[in-house]
Amino acid sequence: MTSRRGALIVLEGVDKAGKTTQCKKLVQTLLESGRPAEMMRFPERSTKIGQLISSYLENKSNLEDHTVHLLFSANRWELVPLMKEKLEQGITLVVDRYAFSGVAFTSAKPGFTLDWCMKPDVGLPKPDLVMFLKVNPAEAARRGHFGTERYENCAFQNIVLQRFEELMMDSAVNWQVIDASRNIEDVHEEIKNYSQKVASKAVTEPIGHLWT
Ligand code: DGP
Repeated sequence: MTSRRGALIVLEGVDKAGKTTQCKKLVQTLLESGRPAEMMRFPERSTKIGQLISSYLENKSNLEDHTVHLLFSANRWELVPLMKEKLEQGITLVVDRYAFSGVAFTSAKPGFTLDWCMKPDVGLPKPDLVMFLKVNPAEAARRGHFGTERYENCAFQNIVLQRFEELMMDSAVNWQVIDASRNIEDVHEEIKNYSQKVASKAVTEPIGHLWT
């Protein structure tokens, strides 16, 4: 007999799109409906690799662009055993950013192709659902704390948005675009509906592999 694994649900978007708020609310709602659920986030800044990334994002250190790209990817890979363990235990994972941010942010830098950026993340656990919280970067910039970390500038975020749009053309990934310019509750309602559908589908299939 195959036991039901948890679903792998990812929220993506430009900076300040509301991903963290929505991830927390979604975990809460899933738990209230009796479904084991936990939040994860990338970058996960608590590991040794995560600390290098965090210091880079806070502009406390500089790293070469290819190097930092590989560190972000390594940070996802180092959490894969834990992700698989939790999914196999039937826990639904709600993940704040994933490989799509990895590709969108690095490929927004000059000289990086989407293809090169995708390579290190090929084979990661494939999300059952990726919700893209769409908001105009100029509007996101008006939300709290924007501008404190590397990458938090409007011109760069506009290119990031274009890169996400290119990634969303891949029909092998289950993308759903959410209008995140609405109020928190309306956005949550839509996210909840998509997530509950995915989570209650008999998730008896083994987890897939990204971009293979
Ligand atoms: P936060 O989600 O607030 O912890 O911010 C993380 C920042 O790092 C944000 O500006 C997006 C960016 N980012 C996230 N993942 C990656 C990645 O894999 N590669 C690159 N280059 N940037 C990333």
